Parts: sequence; structure tokens; C-alpha cells
Amino acid sequence: MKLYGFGHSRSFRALWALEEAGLEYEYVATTLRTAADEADSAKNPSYLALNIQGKVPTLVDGDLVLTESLAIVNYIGRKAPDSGLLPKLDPAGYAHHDELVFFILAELEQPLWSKGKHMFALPEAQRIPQMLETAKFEFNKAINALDHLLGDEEFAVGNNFSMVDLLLAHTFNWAIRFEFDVPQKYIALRDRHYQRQAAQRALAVIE
Ligand SMILES: N[C@@H](CCC(=O)N[C@@H](CS)C(=O)NCC(=O)O)C(=O)O
Repeated sequence: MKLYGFGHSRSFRALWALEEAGLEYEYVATTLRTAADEADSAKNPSYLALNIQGKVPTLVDGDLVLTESLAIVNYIGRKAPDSGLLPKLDPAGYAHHDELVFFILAELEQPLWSKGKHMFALPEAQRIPQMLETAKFEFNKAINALDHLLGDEEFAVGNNFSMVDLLLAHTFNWAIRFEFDVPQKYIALRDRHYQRQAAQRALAVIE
């Protein structure tokens, strides 16, 4: 299996999941927003043939090519059912798991990506400076909702570390790096899960 990624970006979710799953993989460090003729650029035609958006992550496993981080983490979880990344829950428990996953993607991550897009990712002419304040406002709203969705237990669902914990920790790491006002309890959540051996191994790959 080959994972194309860049640093702490969303590809780190997949890298960490591979380490949690104990699957064999090769990590291909890719550069973002670099010239298309550079061999490791996500804009290089050979990479665009895999991922038309020129984004990371991309996972290649034989004939399978996946270009969405959540689909990749799900795939890894299904390939390694004993990893617990996808917990074994009853339908209601699993619905809560799904709800948190979709919330992280649709609500919590969006203001972070808005800030990134309007600070550096979009072409300059498309950036709107006022979006930075809007992102802050929306992040605070998402935190308020998350406070209601999450309990105070060590893990988000069930009694074990799962994909929800991985996504929460990664997304809060992103928020901290982007200088959002992250409540102390979510900084502690990031710190706790990033201390896992699999997370440390994944960090060693990108450092
Ligand atoms: N929905 C995609 C988003 C992928 C994405 O936007 N990745 C960013 C890094 S976190 C990227 O490659 N950006 C490159 C660019 O915007 O040029 C996923 O979750 O995999």
C-alpha cells in the first residue's frame, strides 16, 4: 500500500490509521502548491493522474486509488478489523459514531479549512479577508455543539480508541496549529491521543 501525504495535513489521519492498524505501507512525501515540474509536487501530471485535485492524501492499494481521507481511514479500519478503528457497536452506537465523524468533517473542520483557504490555499484574487473572523465565529459554534455531542469519557465512543478519537485529535491539532482558540479540554484530548505509540510512529515518519 502506498500513501501520498504531506506533513500534518489531512494525510496524517491516514498515516496514523495505518500505524494503528499495523498494516505495511510505503509513505510518499508530497509537496503542495509547488511547481508542476517538480517530481514530488501534488501538481505533477503523474500525481494528478491519481488525484485529479492535486491534493493529499491519496492511498493506492493494487488497483484501488482513494483520494478522500475519511474513505481511506474507513478502508484501513475495514482491512484491520482488530485495530478497533471501526468499533463493533450496535446500530444505535454506530449511529452515534457516524454522527461524530460527519460532524467533525462537516462542522468542526470547515472553519479550519476556510481559514486555510482564505489565508494561503486559494488564488489571491479569490481570498476574502473577512472570512477569517467568520471562521473564528463558526469554530466557536462548532465547539459549543461538540460539547453537547461528546461525553466526558476517555474515548468518544465505546471503551476504546477509534477513528472518532483519531479524527478529533488530528482536527484539534490542526486548530491549534492554525491558532484558533481551542478550549483546554480539547488541547488535552489532542495531547493524550498524540502520545499513543502509533501516533508517535506516524509523527516520526513526517519529521
Ligand atoms: N476532503 C479531502 C480534502 C483534501 C485536502 O483538501 N487536502 C489538502 C491538505 S489538508 C490539500 O491537499 N490541499 C492542497 C491544495 O489546496 O492545493 C480529504 O479529506 O481528503
